Amino acid sequence: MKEINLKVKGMHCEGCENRIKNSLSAIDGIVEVSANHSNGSVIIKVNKEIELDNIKEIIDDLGFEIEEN
Ligand SMILES: [Cu+2]
Repeated sequence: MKEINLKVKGMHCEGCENRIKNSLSAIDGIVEVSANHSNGSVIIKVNKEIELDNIKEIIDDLGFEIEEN
């Protein structure tokens, strides 16, 4: 299982965390999502190759922003 670690800007509460978790969990291949609004960390566990652009688009559509590192 592969892990994708992202930093996401704009999460302010558990509701924001849940919006990200619910939307990403719906994607085939994503088996687990954890999000932490206090440090902006989003950790995604996948069991197959996922296009990072898809993930970025979903997070973007929700109104959050991925910090590029
Ligand atoms: Cu919120």
